[in-house]
Amino acid sequence: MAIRLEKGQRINLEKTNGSKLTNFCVGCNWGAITEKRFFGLVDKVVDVDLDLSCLLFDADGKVVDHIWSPLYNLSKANLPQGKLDSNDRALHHTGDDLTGDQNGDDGLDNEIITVDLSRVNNNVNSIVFFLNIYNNDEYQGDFSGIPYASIRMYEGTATKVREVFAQYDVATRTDCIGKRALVMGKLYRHNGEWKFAAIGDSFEDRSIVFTIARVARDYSK
Ligand SMILES: [Ca+2]
Ligand SMILES: [Ca+2]
Repeated sequence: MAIRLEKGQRINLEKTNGSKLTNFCVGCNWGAITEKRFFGLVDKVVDVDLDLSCLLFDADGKVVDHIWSPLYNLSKANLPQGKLDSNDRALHHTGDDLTGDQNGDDGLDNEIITVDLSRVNNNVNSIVFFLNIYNNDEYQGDFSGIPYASIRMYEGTATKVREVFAQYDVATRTDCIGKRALVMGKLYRHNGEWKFAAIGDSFEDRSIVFTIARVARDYSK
């Protein structure tokens, strides 16, 4: 049974059979919006672009690495170019999905960061995952306007979900109404073992720049 994550919850990465979760996916599944137009006769699909990202910190809370979409050029904010791999290659992002599911829920995650904890560089002490709604002309709404959006940790691949370890629903949460960014949670080392803390804090951030700054400032330790 997958854990339904609640805000503030801390969990061990231990599976029901006692083994440790080491290779897994952190993924987000969401759908485009279908609007009825012309008295319900015509369906208009509104693309929704969510972006899954993460920041990696050392034990002092200093940012040592990042993953966000390479389509972001944030040089004006003095932020590095987006990239899909962590420097140690322990984490890999499957790529920026700009639309969401077009034909209803396909049960697969649209953006995934694969994690191999055994390869994470020794100087990385925590990894904070966050989600933004990309601000474009297509969709200017908040999480509650999206038909479904959930984040989960699971074992498997981008195209095959073997076992879901933990899940967090975004679109149905009342505290995500009016919000466009979510600090999902963090993996962190504690006494030599990796653990996960569900954060679940949502914000109105209209740009990922605000969320990156926020995560670097408030969630580094
Ligand atoms: Ca995206
Ligand atoms: Ca999907």
